[in-house]
Amino acid sequence: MNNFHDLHSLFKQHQTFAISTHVNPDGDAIGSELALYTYLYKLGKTVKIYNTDPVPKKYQFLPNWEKIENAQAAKDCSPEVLIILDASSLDRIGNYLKKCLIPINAVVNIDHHITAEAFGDYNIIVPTASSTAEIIFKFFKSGQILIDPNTALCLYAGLMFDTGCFRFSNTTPETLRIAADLIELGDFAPDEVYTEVYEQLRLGKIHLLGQTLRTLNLSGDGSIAWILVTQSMLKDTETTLDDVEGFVNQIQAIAGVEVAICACELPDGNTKISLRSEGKVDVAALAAEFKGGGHERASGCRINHPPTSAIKMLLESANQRIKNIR
Ligand SMILES: [Mn+2]
Repeated sequence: MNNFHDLHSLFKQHQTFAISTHVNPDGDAIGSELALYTYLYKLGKTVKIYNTDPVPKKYQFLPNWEKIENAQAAKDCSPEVLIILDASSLDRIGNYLKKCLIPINAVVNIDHHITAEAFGDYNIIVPTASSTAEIIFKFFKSGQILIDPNTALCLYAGLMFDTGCFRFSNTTPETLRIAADLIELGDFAPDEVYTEVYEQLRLGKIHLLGQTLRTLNLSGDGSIAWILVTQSMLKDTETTLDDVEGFVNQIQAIAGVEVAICACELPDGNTKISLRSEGKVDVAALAAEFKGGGHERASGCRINHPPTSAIKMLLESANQRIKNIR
């Protein structure tokens, strides 16, 4: 494991950088990318950001979001240093980027997932940090680097997203102190950031939520809840997989539920799974059984089966895990 000092010298010694993050990038992934981008750019470095999936609309208020390029643009890019943010394994950046984005000198891996693999030449893995944005903030502080208002906004968005607006168990006094610092350093109102990210919903998403909640099922003892989203529901409501974000939290809120599962049918017929835990069952371990990853209380995986059989497979393991805690 490396420290911030190693990273400061690495950045000083090189001139060309590429940054990437996991597929379906969230507020932490994008906020962290943009914060680091601005920092390196201001140092006079050549910096590129390549993501497999586009920036969701709700993050298109973040300064410089349009600098994020798609995977194809990385075709002839060979940076001296490749920085991977918020991805628990190199596979998470997507097949194409993994194949073509090969740095000349070093891979830097900065992450806070408990399942994080040390795949980099430099690894800064801090599972106690609320978010990758929190690690980046500390990295800046360690080098007495001035955080400009744009960067403060990007980091704040990362913290806010990964802590579920400062209500998940990863919210520590330190997280809140950093958030307070970022509000002071920035030029934004926290309620406006919330509105940008959570209150610009399209009507279709609410209709999709309605259809999805009709599929709600509970295990006999009420400890596991699951919902199902099919391709035909997405078509019917003119929504995409992005719109499913947050649904699993709705059913997690049911009294007595320990594990919540949201199963989404992918265009190829396979299933994308999101998992939430009330705290007793480690859903990072549950996801890892299916080659997924994440945090103890929030994780995900892809299962190469249709949703109904994917749920069956998950229920078996989830039931066993619930038995083990009783
Ligand atoms: Mn994160």
